[in-house]
Formats: sequence, C-alpha cells, structure tokens
Amino acid sequence: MTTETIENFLKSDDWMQDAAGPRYVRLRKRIEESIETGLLGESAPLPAEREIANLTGLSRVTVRRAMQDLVDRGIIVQRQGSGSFVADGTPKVEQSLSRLTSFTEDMTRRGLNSSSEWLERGVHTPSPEEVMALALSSGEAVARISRLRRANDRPMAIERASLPIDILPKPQLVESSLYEVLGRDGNRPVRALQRISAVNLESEDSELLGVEPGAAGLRIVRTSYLANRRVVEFTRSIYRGDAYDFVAELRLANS
Ligand code: 16G
Repeated sequence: MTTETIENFLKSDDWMQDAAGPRYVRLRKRIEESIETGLLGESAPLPAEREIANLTGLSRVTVRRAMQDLVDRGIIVQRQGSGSFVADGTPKVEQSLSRLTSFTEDMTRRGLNSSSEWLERGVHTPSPEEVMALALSSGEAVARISRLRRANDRPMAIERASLPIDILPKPQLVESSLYEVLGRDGNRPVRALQRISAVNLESEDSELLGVEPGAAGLRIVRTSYLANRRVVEFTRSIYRGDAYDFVAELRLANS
C-alpha cells in the first residue's frame, strides 16, 4: 500500500465536490480530517499557504481564511517565519461503535498504513476464561494470536485474540488481517459484543504502546459471532487512551 501524503490528500479533487458549505470550510474540514486520521501527527508542519492554493486550486484568500479558522480553533499554530504546525495534543482516530470492522479496514479507510508486531501466534491449551468465552468442549485446543497494532508505525493497541481451533486451525497463516483469513474460510463474524472500560496501563503494556506506566488506556473485550450464533472470536484489547475516540450513534427508540 502506498503511504498517503498530505499533498496527495489535499490534491485529490473528489473531496471538494463531495463536501458542502463555503470553500474555506471545506478546506478547513479536509485539514482537520488529515489530523484526526493521524496523517498529520502532533507538531507536523503543514504545506505553505501558497502550496495549498496550488494543490487545491483555491485562492490564497480562501486558504488563509481556512488556516485562520484552524488557528482560532486551536487546531494549528502559526510561527512567524517558519509556517503552520499541528498543535500539540495527540490526534485521535475516531472509531464507530456500531460497525463490525477490522483494524486493517479501519486504518485503510483513513489512509493509514497498518502493521503488526507478533507477540504470540500458536495453538494452546485454553484457559478457563477461554473455555467459557468460546464454549469449547473438553480437551479442545485454542488458537491464540496476540499483536501490537500500529498505524503509520505508531503503536495504537495490543490485541490478544483467541479462537476455536477448527475456526483457525493454522494461526501461523494469519499474516496481516485476521478477518481477511476468517472471511476466506467463510468464518468472518457478523455480530459482536464489546465491553469497554478505562484502565491505567501496566508497565509491560505501556512499554509496548510507548506511553508512561499508569497512563490512561481503554480495555476492550470483543466477543464475535457467526450468523449461526457460534462464538468465533474472543479478543481482549488494550488501546492507547490518547489515540482513539470511540463514537456511538444514538437514535430515539422506534425512529
Ligand atoms: C479489531 C477488533 C479485533 C479484531 C481485529 C481484526 C476492536 C476493539 N477489535 O481491532 O477484535 O480481532 O479488528 O483485525 O475493534 P485484522 O483483521 O486487521 O487482523
């Protein structure tokens, strides 16, 4: 996958047509999106106004207005003589709480490059917790894959997934996306339950995630099901608290 650059992100012309509202607002939102998705990290420099005008075909006046708006909102800072930079404060990735997507898909949708570091990948005797969660029969083994997941090389989460062995007989075959492998075998989950709680990261996890021990994190336990209601995945994840915003859409009952 090619790594997206801010120049390409601003250049692709669809966004100008797709979005509504005054042009400077559309540009402001486009730049905000590049920060929210992590394309532009904390303190990253933005292209010069003149360059943005060239890339987007917008006038310098429009670009300046969008930049001023971003400064007023505390999203970017301007330093005399050296240009504009993303304000400090880690950008967050927004994740919908209602869509059953994989890490790889979530990151790809945002133009981010996902990668994983393997912590564990093999077949094991299940723990009592795994036997219960996966409804395993006695003597049945469990497939475990544990990964440190990165977006554009930045550690985002530690995921420890357990699956029944007949669903994933060869965990070694998972190279990048677990859901892709499950999908190939017709075993991709169609429904999941997730429990999210706040945690203070223990030293081993905080080290992997590149934050201080005790830093805030999110613990997410996902149990996923096949259409026939069989449990297919039991995953315990620890997400960096400063890297994710989980967004849930709420509707009035019966609407
Ligand atoms: C998501 C899921 C995780 C699943 C993984 C598969 C959460 C909290 N967790 O990260 O349960 O195993 O996607 O991703 O959303 P993959 O197909 O990229 O390996």
